[in-house]
Amino acid sequence: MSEGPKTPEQITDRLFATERKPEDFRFDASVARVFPDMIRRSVPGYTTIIPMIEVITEQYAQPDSHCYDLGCSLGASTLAMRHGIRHDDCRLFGVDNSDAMIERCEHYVALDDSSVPVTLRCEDILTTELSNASVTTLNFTLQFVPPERRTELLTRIASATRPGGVLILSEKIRFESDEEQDIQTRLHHEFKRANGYSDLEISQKRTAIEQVLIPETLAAHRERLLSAGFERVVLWYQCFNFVSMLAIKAD
Ligand code: GEK
Repeated sequence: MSEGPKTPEQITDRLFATERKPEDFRFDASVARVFPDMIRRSVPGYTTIIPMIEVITEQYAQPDSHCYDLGCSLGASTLAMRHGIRHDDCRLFGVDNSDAMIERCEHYVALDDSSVPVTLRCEDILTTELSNASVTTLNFTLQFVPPERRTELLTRIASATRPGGVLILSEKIRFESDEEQDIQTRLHHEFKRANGYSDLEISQKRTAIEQVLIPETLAAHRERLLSAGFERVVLWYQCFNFVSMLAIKAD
């Protein structure tokens, strides 16, 4: 008897398993199809960070406010936020500029059993409308925004955030010291090997992504968040060269 169609979580990422022409990484239909497996096996800490986004949202979502998940992909962080919201009058928005991601995300949201209203927008996070925010999440998205547009985006988020509201910012980072950079990069590649990626997959993915994912140091992130209008920045998670910060707006 056939086991039926595979659910997305079961589809193994083999996009870089065979030799391919070097071209920049894009969030297209082939990536959306394997995305849950790709991100879980590529980003150390992702499976810890998602449930913690629910915990943080529960602490900071305010009555009658908006919550935003910017760069929502298939909605893992959106649904974590949705389950953390305890106020009937909160509204949640997931935004991504990949049609393929938003199309699949709609199915996940429809299958989820929370009653908090979710609106998905296929839009650029640089121009999407933001207002009355209590919790905003950028879970591994800012790293894909051109560095020269990052201050403008974070300033817009901080201005749209209510007193006491927060931004959850998860990023791949780089280190000031070359020695630490080498150690942490090697450990990240070992994590990928331990998750079944071959040396060819690791090196081809690295070549494809290095022009589009631009990591910055923790100091650069902190400084930018403070100058954008947040009062305090707390590093709440780190695994190798992947971190998550909480930027808090003054009460
Ligand atoms: C998760 N948060 O599963 N406007 C809108 N979307 C964008 C933009 C932009 N300017 N740039 C990139 N994206 C998710 C994971 S993935 C992270 C986020 C990763 C979108 C892009 O289409 C993709 O879906 C997402 O940001 C980044 O918790 O793949 O490492």
